[in-house]
Amino acid sequence: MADQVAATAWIALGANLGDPQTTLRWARAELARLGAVTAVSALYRTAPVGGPAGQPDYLNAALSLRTQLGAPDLLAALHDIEARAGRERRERWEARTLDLDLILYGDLVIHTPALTLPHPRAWERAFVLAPLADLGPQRRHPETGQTVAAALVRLEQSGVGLDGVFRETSDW
Ligand code: A4P
Ligand code: MG
Repeated sequence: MADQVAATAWIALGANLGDPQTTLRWARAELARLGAVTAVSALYRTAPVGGPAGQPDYLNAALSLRTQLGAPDLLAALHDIEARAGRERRERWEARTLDLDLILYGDLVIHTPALTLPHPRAWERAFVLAPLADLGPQRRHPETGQTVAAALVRLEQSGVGLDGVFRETSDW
């Protein structure tokens, strides 16, 4: 493990192929090996956004991880977990056995193709924001200052919102 001061990362989990709940539970245990899991969201069943038509619904969740890994090493570890869950990459936004996105790493801001922080689409998507709201609704976007709760309310008001996002279970 890298010799760094610990930071708190928010990680979004998504799956819509295979047995998503079993995969997400397994991924949660794998993530716990990278540091200390300090909060876990409920599990949400969500309608697919973007990508090829006819995809199955997703299960989405999020957790916060206190880790000593730096952000690039953490992203590499997430890719390794995805690969071990059988993730294949052919087309953007296609159905997947497991997607692990690094949403926040403390208040770090990075803009590179390999790693963009905060995750560029997180504050626009109900399937990410609903689980994030379980972790910390008052958490602010490091660049815009908008809280998770305010972003969610705005989505709901615009009608995109929580349509197709259902709280599945709080205990997974
Ligand atoms: N990358 C850069 N920054 C990050 C970051 N902060 N976290 C790079 C994760 N990855 C980051 O990701 C593509 C590239 O982004 C990687 O090379 C990585 O280095 P990917 O996981 O290979 O591909 P992807 O997930 O198909 O693309 P992307 O852009 O992450 O997709 P999104 O925006 O995450 O959307 N609908 C529902 N209901 N639920 C979902 O979970 N997910 C998606 C994927 C679409 N529709 C969905 C859901
Ligand atoms: Mg991804």
